[in-house]
Amino acid sequence: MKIGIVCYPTFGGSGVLATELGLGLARRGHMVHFITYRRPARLTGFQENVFYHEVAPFDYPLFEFKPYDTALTSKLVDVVMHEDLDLLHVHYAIPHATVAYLAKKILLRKRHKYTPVVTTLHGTDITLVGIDGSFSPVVEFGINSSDVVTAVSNNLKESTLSYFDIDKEIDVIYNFINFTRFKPANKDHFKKAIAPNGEKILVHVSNFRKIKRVDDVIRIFKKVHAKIPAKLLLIGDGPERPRLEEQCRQLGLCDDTRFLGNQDAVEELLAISDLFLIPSGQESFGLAALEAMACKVPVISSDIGGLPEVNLHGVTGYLAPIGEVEKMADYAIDLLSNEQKLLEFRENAYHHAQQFDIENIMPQYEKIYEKALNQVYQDI
Ligand code: GMT
Repeated sequence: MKIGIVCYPTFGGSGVLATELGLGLARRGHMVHFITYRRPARLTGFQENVFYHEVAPFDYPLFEFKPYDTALTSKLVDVVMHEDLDLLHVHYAIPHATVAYLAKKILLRKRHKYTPVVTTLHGTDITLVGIDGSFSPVVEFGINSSDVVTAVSNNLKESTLSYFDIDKEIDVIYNFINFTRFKPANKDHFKKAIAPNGEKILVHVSNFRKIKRVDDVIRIFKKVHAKIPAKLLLIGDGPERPRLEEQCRQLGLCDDTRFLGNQDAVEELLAISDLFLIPSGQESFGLAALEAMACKVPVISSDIGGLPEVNLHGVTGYLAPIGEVEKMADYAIDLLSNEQKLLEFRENAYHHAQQFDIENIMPQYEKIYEKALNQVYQDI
């Protein structure tokens, strides 16, 4: 198939997932065209049947905000026609679902063949951003006018159905992991450099937005640190970082906390870690937690959104209500001070992560594409 993938190119989960999916589909022989405003973070190196088309809105003094939606629509029309794409798979509803609908209509006016649109909902496009009045009618329209809609967890599907008036079936296809990249690995030399005296390594990966509650990560670490020799790795970057650095200074944790910024080889840091912390205020799935689990790292998380579908309480880690720092810290101390239990949880995390192997999930997307291509065109 010739597939157009539209996504955000940043380090956010939806862009990561879309890129890994495209690369995986290309390995299975599909022609994959990425269409976005910057080369996606994980789209590195050359792959024969992978293409990248950059959207660059024309600038003009009249525009305080360059009309990206219009430029993306025009690019979609151009790429679909000239590369003869079979379908468009858009990740994140805003604005991609509606833009794809508009491109589809323009292509029909140009008497081009019908181009089905598959929309994958990722989370904040529904739960945080999508429900805002400045977007919600358009999000609802975009979802209802897609040919096939998928959500990355059962919880996200339920939230979508409760927030919007949806007349489309929503298929749940879980996020996945590429085990050729994320796997347990012996990086002892690296571990020694970070934790020279055998300290336990706690890790957090995110885009440092308020919703991630990274301040809770630091508060949990403070409590663990008081009981167990430990180091904290904070991977990623975002608006909260200066405030978090200040929090570390005030709590006297600077010597044992490292802010590492965005990292390309996050799997190498996960491979030396003992525990992953993700106390988020919202998480439709928690791809970062799954990546940790694939590297045999158990997870302490909040019990919100899709996290209970990924992290199994008392098996692959522990869950606690949002903001219950004390409880999360107690779970962390319990696990880190019991080698046998930690080993057991590491194995459980790894085995549970295998259910989300890209090799199992990709065929589900291919089935969805068949479904979209067999869809009878209905104008709405
Ligand atoms: O979590 C973020 O801040 C990024 C966001 C995104 O859209 O890029 O992530 C969402 O999509 C990921 C991939 O499907 C999910 O794993 C995350 O749980 C979800 N984030 C939220 O729901 C807050």
